[in-house]
Amino acid sequence: MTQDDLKRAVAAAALDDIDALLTPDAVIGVGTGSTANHFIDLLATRRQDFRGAVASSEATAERLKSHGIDVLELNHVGTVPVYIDGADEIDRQLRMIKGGGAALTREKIVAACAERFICIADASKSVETLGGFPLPVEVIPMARSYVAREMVKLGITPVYRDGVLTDNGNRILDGYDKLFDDPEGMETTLDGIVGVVTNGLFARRPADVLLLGGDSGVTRFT
Ligand code: ABF
Repeated sequence: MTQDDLKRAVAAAALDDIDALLTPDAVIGVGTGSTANHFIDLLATRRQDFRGAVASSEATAERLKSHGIDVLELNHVGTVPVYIDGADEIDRQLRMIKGGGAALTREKIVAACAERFICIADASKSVETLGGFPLPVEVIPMARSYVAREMVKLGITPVYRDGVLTDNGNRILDGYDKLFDDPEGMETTLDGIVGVVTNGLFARRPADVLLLGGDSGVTRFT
């Protein structure tokens, strides 16, 4: 199986997993990225069975709409019963690094409003310790250099993601060279730096379920 086959397989497993939640009033939280895109395409086959979706990025909103799925504003919805999204890395405690696609802020907001977070990922995303994948940090543009200097003090090497503007009009610094033994602590520390909008550690609110695709099929972790 190719990596893309695995992504499609976990997306299909997620659709099975949320079957009971697809009711006429239900609004589903939908993530961003190639794995989430497979999920959107499959969710479209059930679009008559639920009310609509909340999107974690403009790209996801466009894809949902292209399938005829209503996209609602989170402020009008409140909580969502479930949020389905991919990850760049996930550990055994279902803590993640996210934001490789620069959508981390809206992803973290939708995740915060979700009763259940289902992470869908191929086996390459599963790690012992987070930090092999560079940690995305979304920053207010004028704070970019300041935040970069503060990251260096934390032992993280920041690299400016040149040419990328987030959906919120901000910039991304990618943090290299640091493994996170205490992801919750580092998530809190980074959030405390003035000018940081969001960091890509999803540790304080980890996933509730991981559907991990490997050569022997999809395994469900909780
Ligand atoms: C989103 O998509 C992100 O938080 C993460 O960066 C990325 C995973 O990408 P893919 O599904 O394309 O591997 O979930």
